[in-house]
Amino acid sequence: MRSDGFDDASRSRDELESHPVPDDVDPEEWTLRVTGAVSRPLCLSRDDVVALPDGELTDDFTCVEGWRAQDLSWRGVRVETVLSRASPRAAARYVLVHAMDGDYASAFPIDRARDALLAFELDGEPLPVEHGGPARLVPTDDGADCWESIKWVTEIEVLETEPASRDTAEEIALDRVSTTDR
Ligand SMILES: Nc1nc2c(c(=O)[nH]1)N[C@H]1C(S)=C(S)[C@@H](COP(=O)(O)O)O[C@H]1N2
Ligand SMILES: [Mo]
Repeated sequence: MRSDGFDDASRSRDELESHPVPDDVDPEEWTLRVTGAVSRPLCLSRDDVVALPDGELTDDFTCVEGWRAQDLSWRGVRVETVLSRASPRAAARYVLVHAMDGDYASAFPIDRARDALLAFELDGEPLPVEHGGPARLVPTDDGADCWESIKWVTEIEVLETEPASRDTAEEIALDRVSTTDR
C-alpha cells in the first residue's frame, strides 16, 4: 500500500465509478461531427480522429456525489485541433457538445472548449465504452463540473450566441444520480 492508502496494484481508472451504458450508445456507429457556425462542417471517423496530433493530460476526477479517481492519464486530441480544421466563423463564441445518450449536452465558451482534450485513451488503453469511449471530453480547467466530462461525445456544435435551454448535461446527470442509489 502507498502511504495515501491506495493499493499500488489498482489502476487509477478502476477508481472511476462504473455506470450503466445507455442503450442509445453504440460505439460501432460512432462519428465525430463539427457543425454550426463553421466554414467546413466535419464528420470524422475514429481513424480520422486518432490520426490527428495527440495531446495528453494527467488529472484527478471528482464527482459531486463525493467520489474521486486520482491520477487519470488521458490521451487524445485537443478540441482546438479538431475545431481549427472546421474553421469556426469569426463570430463563433460557444460550443454545445453533444453525446450519444440522447439529449445529454453541455455548452462551453469556445475558448474554454479549445483547451479541453477529446480523450480516446485512458491509462494507455483505448477508452472503454463504460467510461465514455470512443471519445470523452476532458476539460482542463480546475473548476470543471463532473457532468462536463462528457462521455460518448459525438458532435461539437459551434454557436454564435450562448445556448440556454439545450444545456441539459447537469440536469440529466443529477437526475440519473437521484433515481439510482440515492
Ligand atoms: N454522456 C454522458 N456523459 C457523462 C454522464 C452521462 O450521464 N452521460 N455523467 C457525468 C457524470 S455526473 C460523471 S460523475 C461522470 C462519470 O464517469 P464514469 O462513468 O466514467 O465514472 O461522467 C459524466 N459524463
Ligand atoms: Mo457526477
